[in-house]
Amino acid sequence: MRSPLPILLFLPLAACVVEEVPEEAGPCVDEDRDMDYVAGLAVESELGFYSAELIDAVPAPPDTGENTWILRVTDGSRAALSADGIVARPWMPDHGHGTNPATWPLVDSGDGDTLRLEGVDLIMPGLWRIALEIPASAGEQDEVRFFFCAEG
Ligand SMILES: [Cu+2]
Repeated sequence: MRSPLPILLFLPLAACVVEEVPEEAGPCVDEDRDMDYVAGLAVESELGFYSAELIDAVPAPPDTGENTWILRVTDGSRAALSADGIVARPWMPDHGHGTNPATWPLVDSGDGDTLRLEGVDLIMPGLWRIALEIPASAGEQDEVRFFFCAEG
């Protein structure tokens, strides 16, 4: 006859495995409002006048500390905009604060096509909305919103 002892010994171990907490828990584990970063991520503007393509980001994906992005912003006829007057405004929607300075100017990369956002300092982990504010002088006032969760 078989002894039930091995089964009894196994039960506490099974319970322990089920309740195990993931080791890499962080501010972004349960975040579902953020975008999955890929090089070339394209986002339409809020009013639909423009599209912005995030060609490259350092670090990738975006994180706390200094972030540098290469972007292409295009209008409805797919013509690339110059950086003139476009700023990035980072904001933490859950905390009600942005960065210091509040806005970061885009600059032309020099290739006539792409724009550069240099050293944007995301000061803490969590969800960030990074809005590219396009002025009326570009044709229409509109903004493109990127959402990324900084792991820290
Ligand atoms: Cu915050």
